[in-house]
Order: sequence, then C-alpha cells, then structure tokens
Amino acid sequence: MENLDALREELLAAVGGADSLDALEELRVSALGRKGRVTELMKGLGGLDPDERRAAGQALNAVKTAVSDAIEARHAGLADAALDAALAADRVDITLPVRPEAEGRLHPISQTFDEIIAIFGEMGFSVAEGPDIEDDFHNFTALNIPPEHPARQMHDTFYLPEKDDGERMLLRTHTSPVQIRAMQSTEPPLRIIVPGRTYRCDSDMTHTPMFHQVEGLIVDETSHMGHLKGCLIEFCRAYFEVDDVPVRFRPSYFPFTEPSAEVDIGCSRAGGELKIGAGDDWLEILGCGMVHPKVLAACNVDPEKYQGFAFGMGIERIAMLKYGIPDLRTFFDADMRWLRHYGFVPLEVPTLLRGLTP
Ligand code: 2NM
Repeated sequence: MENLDALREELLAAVGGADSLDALEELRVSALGRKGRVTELMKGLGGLDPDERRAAGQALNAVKTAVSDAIEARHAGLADAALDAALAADRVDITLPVRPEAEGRLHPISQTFDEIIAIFGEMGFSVAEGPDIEDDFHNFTALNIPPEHPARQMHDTFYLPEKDDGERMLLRTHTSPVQIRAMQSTEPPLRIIVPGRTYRCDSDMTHTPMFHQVEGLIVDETSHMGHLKGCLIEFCRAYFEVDDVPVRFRPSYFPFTEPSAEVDIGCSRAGGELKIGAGDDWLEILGCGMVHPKVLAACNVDPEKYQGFAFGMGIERIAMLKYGIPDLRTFFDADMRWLRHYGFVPLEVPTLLRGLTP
C-alpha cells in the first residue's frame, strides 16, 4: 500500500492550491471520482488479507473523508469569492445621470393623465378603470339617457354587430359607465376618478373618433355643490399652475346630473396669444353637477340617504390649452418630431410637491 500520509498531504495541498471552481472539480474527479486515485486504492483492498484489509480500509476512508471535507470547504470559499467578484463587476451607480442617448418621451396625453391623477390623488380620490366595450345599460340607461336621446343615435355611437341574443354592445361614449359599475359594486362612500379612452363617431378638425376623458365621482351622505366647487377650483389652480386663475360656474344641462354646470377659466387673447389666468375672456374646460337621484337609484344606491357630485373633462382639450398644442389631429399622428417637441421625459414624474411639470 502506498504511503497514505504522503497521499493525504499531497491531495490537501492540491485542494488548497486550487484557484477556481473548475480546477477544484478536476481535482475532485482525479482523487475521488470513479477512476480517482483514492477510489483505485479502495478497489485494491480486495487483494489483502482480512486484518490488513480492515486497517488499510479505515486509513483510506480517513484520507477520503479528509480530502472530501477539504474540497467542500474550498468549494464554499471559491463560490463566495466568485459571487463577490460578479457583484463587484455588475455594480451600478444609480446616482449617475440617465445616459444622454435615452430619447424616449411620454405622450402629452399620458403626461396629462398623470398630472390629473396626482392632483386628485392628493385630494383622496383613487383611480378606477373599466371596459372600452360596454352595454347599453351602463353607457346610457343607468345614466338617465332615454332611448330617444340624440347621443344614442347611430351616427354618434359605435355599435358592435348584434349578438345571438339580439343585444348590441357599443364602444363607450364617455367613461361614466365605469362610475356606474363602481356604484353598483361598492357601498358608499365612494371617491374615484376614471381616466380612459372614449369613442364617438365624429371626425373633423376638432373631433377624433377616439379621444380621452377623465371623469370623477364622489358619493357620500353630505357632499354638496359647495364641495363640488371647491374641489374643481382647486383642481383648476393646480392643473394650470396659476394660483389666482379665475374660475366660473355656468348653469348647464346633463341628463345624469341635477343641477349641472360647466366650468370656465379666465384667459386673455391679447395679441392673438392665449394666456391662461387674468383677462377678460373665458375658456370652457369641464362639466359637472350633483349626481341625478335617478342615476343613484339605477345603481341601487338609496337617493334618500346618499348624494354626490360628478365631473368630466376632455384630455386632449386641456392638454392643448396647457401646453400650447394648436392642432388636435397631431395627437394621433405618431410623428417622432412632434413627440420630441411636445413629449415629456419619463423619469420626471408629476407630483404636487415638486411641481407637476419639469
Ligand atoms: C360630465 C359632466 C357631469 C358624470 C356623471 C357621472 C355619474 F356616473 F356619476 F353619473 N359620471 N360622470 C358627469 C357629470 C360627467 O362630463 C362632462
């Protein structure tokens, strides 16, 4: 039998000297693998007489265990070192500025949604969403829009082909069906805003068949017209970033609110340039009102117990006013030069704390 002490010292030294996981594995195979040196010696035990075999077997097993333990320990050390090296090599300094070649821009519609959500979010509204394809009940009937109402006519509403049961689904003409669904599914108090796409069969200089809206809804036991006014005046000041922007409520009509109003903000058009704020002119920017008792009842909300207000605005319009975009149709051209000019840097997220816009 070979000198086992010498073999053990040689193998342990080799383990200590293995400087990579690959080298260590190679060493393990050459010592303990199927044809490794220790394994071959084990096979040789069969030719010894029983006493010799027991002693040599024990000694050989001790060598095997020592080498195997040493390999395991070395393996752990090398793996730790490899991980440390990989982490060090992959380290990223997250305080570095964004690389100058990052050129993507947020569309003004997305930016405007984000700004409006930030403002109403601060007031305690949460965001609700719903399907673009709606049924007649949620888009019209529940909103107190009777079958003869002009908004229901074929030329305003996109209808889908009739289903087997005769029902015709439609593309929502406003985001209000989402408020209907919220009232149906949630016990008041309710405080939501609903950003989303809306569709009307209308296309000219100032209308596109798909456009965007944000609507809002509060339902509780006490909210009244005064709260509605305070909420929307606050919104106008925050959105247009003009502290003293004049705001005016004009009586109006919607089937789903009573009373109803339209909201104008002050502006001047001196010298052909539109300026929001003081001036002797007015711009219409949103519609609003106290939710009609029939609308509450249609959603199984008790109008004797609950009341609330709602409002709605067109996003393209208020984006054009704030950002001086002269032509509605350009929103939908997907023109990269336009987006580079009117778009927003994605990392500059609108918040009320640091100002909505860069
Ligand atoms: C507007 C104007 C006034 C409105 C009403 C409702 C609902 F579902 F609560 F009845 N949602 N949105 C509303 C009210 C929308 O947009 C110009």
